[in-house]
Amino acid sequence: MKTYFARDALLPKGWARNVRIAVNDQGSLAELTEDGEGGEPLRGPVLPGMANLHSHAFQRAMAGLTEVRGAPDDDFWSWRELMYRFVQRLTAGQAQAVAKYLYIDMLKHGYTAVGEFHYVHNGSDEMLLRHLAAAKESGIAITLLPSLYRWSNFGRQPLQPRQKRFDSDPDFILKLLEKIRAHASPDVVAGIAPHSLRAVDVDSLKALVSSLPKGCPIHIHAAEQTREVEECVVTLGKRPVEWLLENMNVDEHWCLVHATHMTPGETTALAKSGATAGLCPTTEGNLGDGIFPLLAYRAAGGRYGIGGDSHVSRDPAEELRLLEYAQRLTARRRNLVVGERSQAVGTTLWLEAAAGGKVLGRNMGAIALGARADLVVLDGDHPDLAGRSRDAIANAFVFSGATNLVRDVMVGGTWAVRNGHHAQEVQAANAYKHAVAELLA
Ligand code: NGQ
Ligand code: ZN
Repeated sequence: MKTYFARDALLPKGWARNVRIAVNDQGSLAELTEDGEGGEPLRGPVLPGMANLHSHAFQRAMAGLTEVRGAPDDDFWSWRELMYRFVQRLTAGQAQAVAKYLYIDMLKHGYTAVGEFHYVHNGSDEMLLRHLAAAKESGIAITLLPSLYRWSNFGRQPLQPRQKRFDSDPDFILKLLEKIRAHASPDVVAGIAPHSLRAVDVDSLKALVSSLPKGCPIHIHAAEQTREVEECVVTLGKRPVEWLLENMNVDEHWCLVHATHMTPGETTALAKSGATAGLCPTTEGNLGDGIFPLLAYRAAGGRYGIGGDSHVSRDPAEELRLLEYAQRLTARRRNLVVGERSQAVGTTLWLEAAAGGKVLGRNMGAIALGARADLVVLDGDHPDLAGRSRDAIANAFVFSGATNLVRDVMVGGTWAVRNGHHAQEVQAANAYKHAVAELLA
């Protein structure tokens, strides 16, 4: 048992002062005493660790490479062609180097767990296990989500040559699931990811989901693009979110990634299902997806979390800021994501998105008794936090721009980042540079 002391701590009910925090040998929070004393002082305000619900790690190495007009009507689909071209060349060693560097960067910005939505199978388990190795070396908790990817589009259209590396069927995915479960620990969780209703057929989806162990996380891309919604209506007779809610037992184990294009009815129904919406604001902006109806969804009690997806950002504060800004730009009002617990946007966004981490299949996302000891300690000496207390701390964190205010990060009771640094950051950056230079050569 180890005991810490935080002058300011973000608990589920809001900010508290002088909190004594005990972490047991299993890496869980075993004691929380407000107005307490004693314990090793934390060097700044402490918040719950953030989950990165949605990652395609290899896309980190593409950041900035697709920001050149290549066609008069560049869009999500033309970006996808470039991404396919990029992934053709990726070796297992490069994938591991990219993922490790990425996961370390995420940790340094306050992410303590990642959902790796993995579809670059190349017909074996090697790529998947490379991501597991990268996570273990970095110290981030991982939920590995091997992705079922069978078709190039609705109506069982065969994979295009460039999609062959993703080819998979339910049996293969179940084998991968067993592989991951052999490594299961508090830091390693196994889930599955039917890629999208475009890439799976109804029979395979149902066969896979019905063979899962109880409580297994299920992540799926849904309704990111309007063309996808239209084609879904033509082939399945329903919109993607509508179809999923009517045909699958969508519950709290499901994460619908993006869910951008929903009718008001779908928005309310998804909120009531208990599923989590996996929102990826910087990638959705980068790809021109559209804007998630967050206000209506929250009003109906919907759960959500954030994902880095293509990793044009590795910073949860940036994701949350953009999430709120997209709503402001639409509504032409300010301070929209607030709730009963706080009228401060930064506090509300951090608490709600962190709580969304449960859809990675672990008890995380809150500084609460029994939860994982995933802690983000801000730099209490930083000028951006001068004179700030309680809600003003979280608001400075989320709304001060590009400064990283994170100082120390604990994952399941173990420090992964200390004083802004990770023990392997230099080695990982060098390996990443080498891998990218090879990839782009
Ligand atoms: C992905 N990314 O799986 O990496 C996708 C592109 C697709 C996003 N949807 C591929 N943001 O959706 O077909
Ligand atoms: Zn994705």
